[in-house]
Amino acid sequence: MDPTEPRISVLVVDDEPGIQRTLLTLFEMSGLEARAAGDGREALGLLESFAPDVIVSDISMPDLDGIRLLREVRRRDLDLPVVLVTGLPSVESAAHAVELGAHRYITKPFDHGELLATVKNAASIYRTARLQRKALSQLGLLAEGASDRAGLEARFGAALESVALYYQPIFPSAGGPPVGFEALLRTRSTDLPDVGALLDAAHRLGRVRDVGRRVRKLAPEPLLGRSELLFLNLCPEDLSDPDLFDRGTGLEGIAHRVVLEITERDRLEGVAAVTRVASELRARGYRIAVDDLGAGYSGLNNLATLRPEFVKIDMSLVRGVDADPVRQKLVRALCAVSHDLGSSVVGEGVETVPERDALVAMGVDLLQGFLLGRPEPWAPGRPG
Ligand code: G
Ligand code: MN
Repeated sequence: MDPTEPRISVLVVDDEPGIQRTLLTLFEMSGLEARAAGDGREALGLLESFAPDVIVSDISMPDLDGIRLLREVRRRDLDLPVVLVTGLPSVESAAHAVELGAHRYITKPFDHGELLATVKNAASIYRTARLQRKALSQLGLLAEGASDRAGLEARFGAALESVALYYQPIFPSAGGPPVGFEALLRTRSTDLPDVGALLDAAHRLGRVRDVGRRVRKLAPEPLLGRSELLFLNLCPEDLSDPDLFDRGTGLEGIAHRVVLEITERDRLEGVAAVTRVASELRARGYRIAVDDLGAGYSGLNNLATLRPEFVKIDMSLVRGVDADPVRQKLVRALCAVSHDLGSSVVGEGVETVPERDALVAMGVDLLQGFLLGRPEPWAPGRPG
């Protein structure tokens, strides 16, 4: 690195004193400025007065772990590189790391040279991004004081205003008109062109609840005065939103026809809290579905803790089920358990006639998928 440039500074976050010391020594011996914190909360405190170029953090720590630290950092700075180091890699933590824009995800034991190179590279990318922004604002191409965060806020706000809901019908296995519709979010904004980009921005800005609120406001409208069920997807953030219980909303008015779908995709934080929210929702007339059962992240324990009225079998189990004895065994077993617990089973993502016939033969109660009906904007002539 150019000797005229300021030293690279690193914040090391690890609850193991041995690893903390190893990392501090590694960075200091290489001419970097390094500070350490014992967990995420201490790190956030340090960040009030110390502005590092890179954060190197452990994932599993007491109090505030590396993923939550990353989430908090993203609220303050969209670019600050965070390198996550873990001794217990999991698909779940890797997925969170990607979703929140971690710079890299490294497993222990790590190679010292590789970690050092990663940190130097991250610091130089970060500095370039900051210089670029400074140059743009000096050229008047970026509004005074505007940061990427402000830009993202603006794009997110516009995209949230322009969201549309599509409705996909859910049919009884025995045939006949749909018993309900799942409302699915779509964006029409070119800035954040798909739901993934919208939710990613929402996470970075700490505004996931705003997405849920918008959906709950828009979704019931076409179903008012009708008789079908409305299936709505909830994020874990929605479950802790006091606004979820707001009285007098369109949703509350048709609560007895609303099925709230809960998935573990974003990790259910605090099972006890989820169970409490579920029983409060039931007291208000809502029903609960466990979504995406059989997908990597949605576990059987949800059946036990939530006792859902509906179980939605993930499309990864439905795909090709007619030709796959293992999938057939799994679907049959899930149907048996669900029925035993008093839940109705929905087969999701049905695309072919043989898949449909196999699911019906195995005891699935309801069917959803492109074969039967695609998600579409609500049209007045909708079946039902
Ligand atoms: O996670 P959840 O089950 O809520 O996701 C529903 C998603 O699945 C929607 O985005 C919807 O468009 C999509 N979907 C619905 N039916 C089908 C299908 O038959 N095939 C595929 N590939 N996707 C589907
Ligand atoms: Mn769903």
